[in-house]
Amino acid sequence: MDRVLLTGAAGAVGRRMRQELRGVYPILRLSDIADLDPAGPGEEVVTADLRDPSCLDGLLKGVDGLIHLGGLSTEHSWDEILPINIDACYRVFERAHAAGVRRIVFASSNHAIGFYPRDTRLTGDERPRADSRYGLSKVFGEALGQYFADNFGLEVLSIRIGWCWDNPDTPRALATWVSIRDLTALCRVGLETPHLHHEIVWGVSDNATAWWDNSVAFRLGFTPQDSSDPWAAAVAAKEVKEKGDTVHLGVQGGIFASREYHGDPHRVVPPVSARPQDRTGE
Ligand code: 15L
Repeated sequence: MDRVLLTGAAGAVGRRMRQELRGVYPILRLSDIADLDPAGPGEEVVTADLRDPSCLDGLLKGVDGLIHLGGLSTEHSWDEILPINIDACYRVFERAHAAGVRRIVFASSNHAIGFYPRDTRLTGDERPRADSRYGLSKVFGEALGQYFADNFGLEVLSIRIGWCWDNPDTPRALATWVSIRDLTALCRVGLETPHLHHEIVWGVSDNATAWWDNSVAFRLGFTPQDSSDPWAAAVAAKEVKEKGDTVHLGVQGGIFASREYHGDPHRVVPPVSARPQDRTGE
């Protein structure tokens, strides 16, 4: 990999990943619609609105590997999700293939499966259960990865990223936490592992309470270095409670599944335990 492109480089994950990737590849190209710090050694900085197809060929020229973080990273209206997380995402994959990009790491999210109950251990083979329009767009991105791998030979790793912030402070954050160091290492696995078609893996550190079986990532070469375990006692001692309603406290996506978060008064769903499809062991 001579030149790696990181889209969404001005975002909360992108800014920290930029630091982690400094000096790893000969050239790191960084793009965002928002302002970026000036290019340092080995960096190229490009301001780009991915919703504008005319910018894509220039952005992707000479790129060997792409880490695609660009797009909305939380719930929004469908009118906002559609142009960036769906349409632009397709065009980025399409133009990447045309530009000769070999590998794409797609930043998916746990919200692609956010409606699974918390007591269900997932491998990544289960059918998606999005908890939001945002989660639905991540299901689409994963399907794009499969489509471009099957039909065009692109090599793609979809990473369902968990909770990637500092200091996990709730039981859900403890279960789903991924350090920026581990997430970056997993992106590097996606770019560098010798054989890849399309795989879905979990962006999660080595947490004792993790909900996800990350065997596929381990097989590809991922070895997490960090764990949320050191925060567990503090979370238990403070009896930190997640805010929210009966639905979102029962499912993996947490607040993304809540009525308040959607801002939609018509979103009325029964508590998870009351729904036959959520009862396990039957
Ligand atoms: C995500 O996909 C979001 O991008 C991030 O802001 C977090 O909220 C995270 O999921 C989460 O699951 O908490």
